[in-house]
Amino acid sequence: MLIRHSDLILPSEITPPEIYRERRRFMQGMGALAAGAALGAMEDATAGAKLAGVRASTYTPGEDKTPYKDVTTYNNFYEFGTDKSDPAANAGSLRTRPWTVAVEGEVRQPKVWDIDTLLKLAPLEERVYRMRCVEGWSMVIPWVGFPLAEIIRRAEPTGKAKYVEFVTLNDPKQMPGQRSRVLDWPYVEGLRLDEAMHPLTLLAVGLYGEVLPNQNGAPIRLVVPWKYGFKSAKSIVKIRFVEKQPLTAWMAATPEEYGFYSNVNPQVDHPRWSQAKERRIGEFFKRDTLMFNGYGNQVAQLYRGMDLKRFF
Ligand SMILES: Nc1nc2c(c(=O)[nH]1)N[C@H]1C(S)=C(S)[C@@H](COP(=O)(O)O)O[C@H]1N2
Ligand SMILES: [Mo]
Repeated sequence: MLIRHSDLILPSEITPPEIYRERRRFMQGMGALAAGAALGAMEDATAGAKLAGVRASTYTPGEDKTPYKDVTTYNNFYEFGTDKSDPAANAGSLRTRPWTVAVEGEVRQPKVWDIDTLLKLAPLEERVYRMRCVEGWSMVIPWVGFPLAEIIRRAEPTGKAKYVEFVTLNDPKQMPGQRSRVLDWPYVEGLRLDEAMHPLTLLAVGLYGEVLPNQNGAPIRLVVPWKYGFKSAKSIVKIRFVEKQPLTAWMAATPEEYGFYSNVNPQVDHPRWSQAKERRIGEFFKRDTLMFNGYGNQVAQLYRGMDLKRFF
């Protein structure tokens, strides 16, 4: 594992000042209401509320973080529309409490987790990850979360569990984009069990030290930094352990364009464009895309002996 320890900064120190100012104004408004108890509850769930007890990052690529504004306003989340600005504009209709995540299938300990119990399952830590969309843009995002392995371990997968399926909420009333059939809802993604168990694989509940904004997949979403962004399913309600490779939403839509593995790979072009380069949001010139998005030291052994052109 190649992990740098050069960036031990508390999330509070990197929150952009305009966010702090905005939050202070918000808190002052709340104070005027003298709603102390309500505030306590709000702090748990509201997008932008500070997450308590977050461990500083020991994972960082040592690259500039993409500004909060870009991370939260330039998104793909087709449940809220297909334009990059749609999720930030429309995701306000998503209710993130109450929220449960069902862990089921080939496990000895199936369980329906309440989101607030899940938040206390394991220490929250910051992980600064490179993220790369299949469309050719990338960001560096300080996620807050815990390894997916923490849930998997407690679920005790049976010998039949070979893959893990992730299912996003399916509710067109809250997710207006689901009224159009751009994908076969619900959004489904999947990982091989060993990919899911990998220490880099994160369940994120926040970014920039704060509760996840809805458009980034609140209240809980997957983050798999060596794969194209679409593998990182948002607003997850179900984690299912299965024997057979799951049919993901993108494979069902266009199987010749999106395979199950979807590892970031500059040598395997998308049928309609090259994957050799990417544009880091905020930069003008394109940069070379790195094999496994730069996480090869950690993950290449998962694919030893596999033809990655065939298993794209
Ligand atoms: N449920 C769901 N999850 C999703 C998507 C989506 O449309 N629906 N889009 C994916 C794609 S294509 C990308 S690039 C990332 C982008 O969001 P982020 O910047 O918040 O990670 O979310 C992924 N997760
Ligand atoms: Mo993407």
